[in-house]
Amino acid sequence: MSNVTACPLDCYDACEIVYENGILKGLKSGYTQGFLCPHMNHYDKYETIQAPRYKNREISLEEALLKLKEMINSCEKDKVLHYRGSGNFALMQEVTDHFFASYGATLTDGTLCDGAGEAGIEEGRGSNKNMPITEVAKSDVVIFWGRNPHTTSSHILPLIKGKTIIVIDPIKTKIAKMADLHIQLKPHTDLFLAMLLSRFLHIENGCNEEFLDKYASEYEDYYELTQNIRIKAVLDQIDVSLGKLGNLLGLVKDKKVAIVCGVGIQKYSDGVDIMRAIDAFAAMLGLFGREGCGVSYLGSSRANIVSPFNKKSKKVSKVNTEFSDFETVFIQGANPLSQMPNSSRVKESISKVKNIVYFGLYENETSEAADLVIPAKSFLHKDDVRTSYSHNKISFMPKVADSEIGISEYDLSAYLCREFNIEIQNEEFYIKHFKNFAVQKIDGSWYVENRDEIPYKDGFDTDDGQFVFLDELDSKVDESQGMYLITSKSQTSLNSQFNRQESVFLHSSLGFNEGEFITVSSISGSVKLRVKHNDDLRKDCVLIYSGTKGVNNLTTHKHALSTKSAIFQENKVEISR
Ligand SMILES: Nc1nc2c(c(=O)[nH]1)N[C@H]1C(S)=C(S)[C@@H](COP(=O)(O)OP(=O)(O)OC[C@H]3O[C@@H](n4cnc5c(=O)[nH]c(N)nc54)[C@H](O)[C@@H]3O)O[C@H]1N2
Ligand SMILES: Nc1nc2c(c(=O)[nH]1)N[C@H]1C(S)=C(S)[C@@H](COP(=O)(O)OP(=O)(O)OC[C@H]3O[C@@H](n4cnc5c(=O)[nH]c(N)nc54)[C@H](O)[C@@H]3O)O[C@H]1N2
Ligand code: SF4
Ligand SMILES: [Mo]
Repeated sequence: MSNVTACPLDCYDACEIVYENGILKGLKSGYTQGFLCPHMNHYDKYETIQAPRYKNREISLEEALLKLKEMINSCEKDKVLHYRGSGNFALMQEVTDHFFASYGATLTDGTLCDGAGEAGIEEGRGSNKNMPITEVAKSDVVIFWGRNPHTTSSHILPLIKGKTIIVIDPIKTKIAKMADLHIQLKPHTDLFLAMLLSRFLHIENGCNEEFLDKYASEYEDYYELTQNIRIKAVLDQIDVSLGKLGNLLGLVKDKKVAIVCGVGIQKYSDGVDIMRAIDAFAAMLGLFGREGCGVSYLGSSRANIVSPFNKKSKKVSKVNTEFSDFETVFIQGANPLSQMPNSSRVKESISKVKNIVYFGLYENETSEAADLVIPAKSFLHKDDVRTSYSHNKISFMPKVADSEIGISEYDLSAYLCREFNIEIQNEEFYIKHFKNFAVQKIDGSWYVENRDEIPYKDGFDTDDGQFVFLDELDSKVDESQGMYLITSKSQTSLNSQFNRQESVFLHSSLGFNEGEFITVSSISGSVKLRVKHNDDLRKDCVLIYSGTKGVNNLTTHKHALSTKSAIFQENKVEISR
């Protein structure tokens, strides 16, 4: 048995792991550089579900599979919903799609994660080809724009030592404290900052005109659009000084610049336009198609990999799923009762479902609500392959240990396919299929075939190869009543897996005491949480981490404009004793 595998979690880094006698260590070579994060360092300490159960009574795996078959059989095919989350990011998770799609059930589309940003990138460039972290390593200047690398992507840190660091974030994060420049702007104002940066770059003759003439020829029209912004008034509104704008431009001019964006910028209804304005600033600087330059966001981890699974089916959005339209709902690798927006709506809708099945590793709100619970095998106990949304490596994940507990996604799908007369290949066939997309490079590592290290060298993937700038300014600075909700990722949990936070974080000057309970409310609902102080926050912000119980009582299930992506920071909030 090989003892090298990879972390399956939904994370930029996709670390490679050496498994020895129950101990997980980071592979010394490659991006992993010998270290893992708290989740993997303590992986065996988190209690997993040990046995299947039906209506709170423990049953055998055979009984559980029979029950599942019965539940699927008990209603019309179009009353069966398959809802799959991102608890495990490896490629074999999708084998269940194959069964459910072939059977005639409904699957989901849309995203709770990065969809608005991705749509913005696609509108501008015609595709979302990501700048991999190997290229970030070659830059002079790194701008962390709505990304918190110490928490969510720590393996980028060794690669950026000695570089000029700029951070654009309403929170004084750890990277902001180390940065050469931190712009602690008001949340939800990045579109204006990005447009003003483009405008001043143009005024100061800092644009890369050679690049623009060739690949983004509408830039003068875009410059004109930026002139609709009233400089003084908007800078006051977004809480950024003219001096800081100048400082930023001074640091990036004529340098190799990587803009490393996270999901923080796009959790809003106009998230698509926000990302597009940031991309436009990158275009004005001529950052595309050049070594050590570009925008590193969340690429598609599936880019250049053709799925072997049938996925053709009716689909409903993951963001506002009407569970009550279905009679049997199969939930895999997800905790929708915590992680979907507008929890009270989700609760109400899911409570009307006759058969709720939860297929996962850990107990949580969704396993509690389920009629049938089936434990999954962990990544250590099944074969898989994974790719990353931040670099181009492909990692093989052979089974490294045996376990009697649970069932793999493949075995569950193979059982259902057998019972319902649906064709399915053997497991090795699929693993081999995925491995066929891997090529070995001189460093000895395997990479996804044909992914560009430096994308857009010959222009963009739009119809005419030109970058498409925003041509209208639809947004206004949100000056509605209330405080900004920031709901970003916690160091101690991976969304709702592992150690979930239980507090609301506020600036100490707001007059609430550490330890007291307060009510945070929005138009969607409210949550009562214990206060912790954090003076790295702005005074107009309330921070509640992803995975905190009840945080999504506050959020809206509306989609971002023009794409099916969730918008967790759209609702303003009030706080009271
Ligand atoms: N430890 C840990 N790691 C994780 C995860 C986890 O839960 N825990 N989750 C994984 C997943 S699913 C994802 S998608 C990634 C996401 O990882 P990141 O992209 O880093 O996402 P967030 O932590 O949501 O937000 C990043 C930063 O955006 C800032 N921000 C919030 N609002 C705004 C704004 O309006 N403007 C600007 N400029 N900044 C803003 C926040 O203060 C925060 O510092 O992380 C992955 N890695
Ligand atoms: N307030 C707020 N809400 C958010 C976010 C936010 O920042 N703030 N972030 C959003 C984002 S970016 C994301 S990606 C989503 C994530 O939301 P979800 O996809 O629901 O992710 P998790 O909460 O991590 O739950 C994953 C589940 O997968 C199960 N699991 C783990 N490994 C396996 C496996 O190998 N097989 C099976 N069958 N199950 C497994 C675990 O039991 C766990 O319960 O949350 C979104 N919700
Ligand atoms: S940093 Fe990310 S990929 Fe690496 S071990 Fe932690 S969760 Fe897994
Ligand atoms: Mo995510």
